[in-house]
Amino acid sequence: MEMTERPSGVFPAVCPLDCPDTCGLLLHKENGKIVKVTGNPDQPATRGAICNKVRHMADRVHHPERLLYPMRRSGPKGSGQFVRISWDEAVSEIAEKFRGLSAEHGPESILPYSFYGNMGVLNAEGMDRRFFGRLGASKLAYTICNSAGNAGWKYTMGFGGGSSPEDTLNAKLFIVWGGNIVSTSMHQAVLMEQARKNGAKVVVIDVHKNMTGRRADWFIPLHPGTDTALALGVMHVLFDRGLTDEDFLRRNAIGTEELREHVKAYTPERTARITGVPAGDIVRLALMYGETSPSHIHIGNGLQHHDNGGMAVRTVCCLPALTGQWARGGGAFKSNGAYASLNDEALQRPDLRPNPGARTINMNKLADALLTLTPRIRGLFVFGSNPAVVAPEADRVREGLMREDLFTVVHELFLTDTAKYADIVLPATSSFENTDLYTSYWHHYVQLQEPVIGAVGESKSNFETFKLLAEAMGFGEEAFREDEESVIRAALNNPDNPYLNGVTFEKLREERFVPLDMTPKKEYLNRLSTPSGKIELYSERLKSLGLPPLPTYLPLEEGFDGENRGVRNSAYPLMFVSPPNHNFLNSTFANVEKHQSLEKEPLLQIHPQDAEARGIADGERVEAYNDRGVCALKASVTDLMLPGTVVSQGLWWNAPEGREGEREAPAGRGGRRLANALTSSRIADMGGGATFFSTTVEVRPADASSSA
Ligand SMILES: Nc1nc2c(c(=O)[nH]1)N[C@H]1C(S)=C(S)[C@@H](COP(=O)(O)OP(=O)(O)OC[C@H]3O[C@@H](n4cnc5c(=O)[nH]c(N)nc54)[C@H](O)[C@@H]3O)O[C@H]1N2
Ligand SMILES: Nc1nc2c(c(=O)[nH]1)N[C@H]1C(S)=C(S)[C@@H](COP(=O)(O)OP(=O)(O)OC[C@H]3O[C@@H](n4cnc5c(=O)[nH]c(N)nc54)[C@H](O)[C@@H]3O)O[C@H]1N2
Ligand code: SF4
Ligand SMILES: [Mo]
Repeated sequence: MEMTERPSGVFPAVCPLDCPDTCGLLLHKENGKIVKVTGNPDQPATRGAICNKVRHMADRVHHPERLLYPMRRSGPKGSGQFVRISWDEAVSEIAEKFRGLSAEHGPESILPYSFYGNMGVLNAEGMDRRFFGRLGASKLAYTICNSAGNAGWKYTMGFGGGSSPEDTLNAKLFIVWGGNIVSTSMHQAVLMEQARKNGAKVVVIDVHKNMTGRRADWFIPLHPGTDTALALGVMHVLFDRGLTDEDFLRRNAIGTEELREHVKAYTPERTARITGVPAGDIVRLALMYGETSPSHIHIGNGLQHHDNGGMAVRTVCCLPALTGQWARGGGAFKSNGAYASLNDEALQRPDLRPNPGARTINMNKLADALLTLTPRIRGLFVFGSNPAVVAPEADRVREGLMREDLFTVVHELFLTDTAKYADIVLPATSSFENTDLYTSYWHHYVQLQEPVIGAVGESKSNFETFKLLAEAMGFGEEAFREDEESVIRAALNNPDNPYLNGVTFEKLREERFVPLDMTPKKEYLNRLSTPSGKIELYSERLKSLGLPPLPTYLPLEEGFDGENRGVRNSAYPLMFVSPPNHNFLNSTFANVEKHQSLEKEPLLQIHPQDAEARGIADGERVEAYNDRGVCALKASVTDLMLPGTVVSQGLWWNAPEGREGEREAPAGRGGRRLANALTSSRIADMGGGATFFSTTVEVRPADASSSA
């Protein structure tokens, strides 16, 4: 009997969230409803432990505000007024509109906008890619998360995989660089603690003492966007003191001599001026790194959400090469996604596209795409993402979504801030109602999800929805009639990826989690896919792109370092950093009471010196603002950062959804709590990445705004 047909029991599942850990779950079901979510103790990497967010996932899946049926807008755009319609009506209306737009303006007038609200490959990057490809729609560049850093890693290391989780257990020095793993990758934090029990020192390098920093043996605060300089300063000392592994470098790297010369300019004193890290600490860090083996560097997402983010990751990931860590049981991690890379051609079927040269739109540029791009975007289909909250330049994104001549469809579980702007809203199933395949960008297990509960209301999966739309559009290809099992089989069959050896649908069905075959990793250093086949300390490719071929510190376009402090943006002298919080997953859960009450309200951490200079007291209502917008917050006066940096964690919706007695905050000044009202859509140096944290603001007490 299918799991959906059994009213009660405990069933295996996979966490669908955009989190490296990709936990094995157990869903406890009573009378057809999930009542409890626990960790699956049999999952070898996550071993039964899950985070607080997902322990309350039943509240989200069975939330009273889940969308239950399709709706059509009945009030002004953005008003959130809708009337119920049938799936038949919705699908034929969308198809008719898309056909009309294609005929009149060409299919590139339609833009799909999605991200990994559900990491299942069929629903996140399967049938949708086939559909929009076949339609000939504009392509989306999926750049909002880690693409600058991943590009920086790949220019240096070639292959997009690093240390395995198990390797990190043996580290004697564990560096978390620009990440907050206690909140964002809790199983890696568990391994870090085990390494510490075995004698490791934990060092956290960050712009604020986040939850991970509070557990560090040594927390090193620095100015945002200056990591490249810090890493170069460390290299300076490593070369200077003879702490590099010259034998390893000769065999496995190119550009050592050029780099040795180049880093002479990054003396501890100069590096200290740029980064805000005292020269003595830079020397101490370098000695610690050069003399401790094995060592591990966990490279987070924080340092790469910057104008210079690709270079920052590239530079940090040169460090294990300099000390030969890759041959000593140590190394670094940025993402392990490449070990599990699937057969994308079979999954996404780019061959269905009639116009392979169609334009590509960087998702960080959504505001421009909707407001200034020509030829215009006239149809927008959003799913698995909440761009009104998560995309930069939020005010302009909303202005774009308000366009009367833009036809917007949003496929969602909730009436998010984005869905409120839709012309048609479609209800989406939760991942526990679907069949899907999950890989992890941290551990080495592939997992299968099969439906545990029936679809809530009239909701449909992305997979199913795009099949329906394809049918309505008259796309006759077999690719739109395939079922989930057949697509999973095709995706797993990737002759280019030896790590997938032995991972089959049958095995997944039987065992739920199947390990990758990690034997090829023994050849890691011999299999690097850089042009030279070696670790590229010097990169000809970067040079040909007009970037410095050697790791080089370039100051932020918007921001400051200790050398240039105050030169740029004198009206906005504070750097504003808005990383994830502990209890939301990006903007997911921001509408669920339990998670809201755990996070209470959006805070602005501000240093006592900066608070005093502005007459701001702890607990006071403040506004952070710049030319792009304003964000209302509550001041938390704290010295967790260096002076000059303010931090606000968490991506909050504009206002709590539909809560009794609460109105949506007005779209004008004040009352808004979108961090992204402040952030810029500039593109990072590499990979088309986002630059969320290269943002400057000024802060004032909230009551000052009425006179401003
Ligand atoms: N609880 C929770 N978990 C999550 C998420 C969530 O929203 N909530 N989001 C998920 C997603 S999509 C991702 S991509 C990952 C991200 O998780 P992580 O890789 O941990 O990265 P972030 O949390 O974005 O940022 C980490 C840290 O970078 C710091 N930082 C900012 N600028 C700089 C800088 O210039 N230099 C340095 N050294 N540090 C800097 C921030 O202060 C922050 O503490 O987490 C995933 N897991
Ligand atoms: N200021 C600032 N902005 C940031 C970041 C930051 O640190 N600071 N982090 C950035 C990063 S790293 C990322 S990854 C992005 C994340 O941005 P998003 O990918 O937009 O993440 P979420 O906000 O979680 O929104 C996911 C949405 O997908 C919906 N969803 C879930 N499952 C399904 C499904 O199966 N089908 C459909 N149709 N919908 C589904 C959820 O209900 C949710 O509303 O945000 C970025 N934005
Ligand atoms: S969000 Fe991450 S840590 Fe939490 S259950 Fe999901 S995969 Fe595990
Ligand atoms: Mo992300």
